[in-house]
Amino acid sequence: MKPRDRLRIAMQKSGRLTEPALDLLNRCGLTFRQSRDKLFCFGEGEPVDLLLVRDDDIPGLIAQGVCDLGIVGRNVLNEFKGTAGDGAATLTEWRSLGFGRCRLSIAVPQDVAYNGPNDLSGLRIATSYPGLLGTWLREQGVVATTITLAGSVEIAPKLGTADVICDLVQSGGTLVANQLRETDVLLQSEAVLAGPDALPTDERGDMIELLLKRLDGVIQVRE
Ligand code: PRT
Ligand code: ZN
Repeated sequence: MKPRDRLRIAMQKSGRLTEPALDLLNRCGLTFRQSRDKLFCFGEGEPVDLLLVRDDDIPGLIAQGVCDLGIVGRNVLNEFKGTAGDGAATLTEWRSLGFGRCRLSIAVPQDVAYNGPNDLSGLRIATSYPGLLGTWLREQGVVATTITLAGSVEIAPKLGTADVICDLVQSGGTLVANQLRETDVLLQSEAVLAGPDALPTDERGDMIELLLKRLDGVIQVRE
């Protein structure tokens, strides 16, 4: 891949993290000219551009070196690290950003008794996070069947396609609406600034250090 002299940050194109991520970058003094197709945003002052993509693509874009940094949920980053093989292991959280907070939890039908992870043995668990769920089940010494779904995980028990679920929870409203109750938290998540373990040794590394300094200032003011 050709070396780049501008820093490239991947962030979610359209979703929960989009506005707060842009707001944070603006507070760090970065402004962008929106290109018409909205995939690529050219940075106006500093040599920093944005790539606007689906959140699930962000860790892969960093691992491949297409982007230098990304703003993504810890849930998505850790799922990628757990499932994507070699290059993924070198991705790291440079900062936690304090928005997009949620947790990845097991939830069971409200009318089912539950006394702990052992009760999941032999059950079918629907999730969009098979990697994180698999790791947790192994840690618990529980053998269960993982049903991987791209979305609408919360209705799987009602449809009879799974017994319990493992999904993101924020207010808990979705679980209640589907007669489910949260039992175990696998991961506390929030948006993070992700990047490779080792910073680039060229101007981009200097720019990342400057950005991290500004970020720390902005995050400190917020707290
Ligand atoms: O299109 P793209 O793939 O980019 O978007 P997406 O639909 O995959 O992601 P999006 O925008 O829904 O979420 C982006 C990130 O926001 C997630 O990866 C999390 O890191 C974070 N986040 C924070 C959440 C929630 N809160 C959240 N509540 N992501 C999803 N939810 C969903 C959850 O899946 C469940 O369906 O909201 C429901 C639960 O919410 P409560 O409040 O009812 O508990
Ligand atoms: Zn997504």
